[in-house]
Amino acid sequence: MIVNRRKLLGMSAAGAGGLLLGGCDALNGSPGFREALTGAESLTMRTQRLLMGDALAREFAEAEMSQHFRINGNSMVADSDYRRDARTLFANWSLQVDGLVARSLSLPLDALRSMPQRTQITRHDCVEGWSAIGKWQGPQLGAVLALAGLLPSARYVVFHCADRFGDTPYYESIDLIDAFHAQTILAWWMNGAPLTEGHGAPLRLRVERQLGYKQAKFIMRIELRETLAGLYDGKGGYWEDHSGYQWYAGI
Ligand SMILES: Nc1nc2c(c(=O)[nH]1)N[C@H]1C(S)=C(S)[C@@H](COP(=O)(O)O)O[C@H]1N2
Ligand SMILES: [Mo]
Repeated sequence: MIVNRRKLLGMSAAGAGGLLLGGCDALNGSPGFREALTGAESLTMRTQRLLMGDALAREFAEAEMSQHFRINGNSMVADSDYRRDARTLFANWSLQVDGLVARSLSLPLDALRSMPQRTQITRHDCVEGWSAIGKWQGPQLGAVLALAGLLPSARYVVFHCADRFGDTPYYESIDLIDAFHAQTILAWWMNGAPLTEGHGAPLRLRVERQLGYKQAKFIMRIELRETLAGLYDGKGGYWEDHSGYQWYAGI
């Protein structure tokens, strides 16, 4: 279902908004959650969630897909394990899922490909001012997290990537509301083929209601955490820690 703004307002008038906000409050109620966001960022996040609830980001028709989808940030990975796995098209690679989970997982690409798949044509918006519409496919992140089973203390999903800026690997994080959103997928396929290295092979995040820098490429490990404190500089992502980009990058 594609929900436009008018439909959304109708839904909140009918009371759905209040219910959804209640759900958000329950998920976000951990001590320090609101304090972790700046005032303006917190307002953006709460406003979007009040208006959007669990509504979908806009999806597009095949004919609207961009002819060229720019590659941004790191386009290659130097790491030697990654280079070895790339040579066999990641046939021997596995995604690690660990941290605050009932069962740590090691999921080969075949396992991710044989789970129920979601395909979506969406617009990627980079904070630097360009956009591109592409078609993505992969299992929902929520289904992968359900396989692992979250412990009650789990609040954040962290993506550890294979590429580096200098000595520091790229990393990103989202909360459980976005993690369990229907369009949040672990994409291994784009525009009709497995991901190229430039677009994040073997696996990248699509979290469609947020900006480009949240769409972590080259994901090696997913870690469930209670807090972002203690993860590098504590702001939840490489650019959040290094350039002051907001953690909640709502579009
Ligand atoms: N691992 C990793 N993920 C990343 C980046 C990166 O440099 N490394 N760049 C981010 C930024 S700023 C954008 S706009 C998108 C670009 O994705 P694309 O190269 O598929 O267009 O990836 C995001 N995810
Ligand atoms: Mo970006």
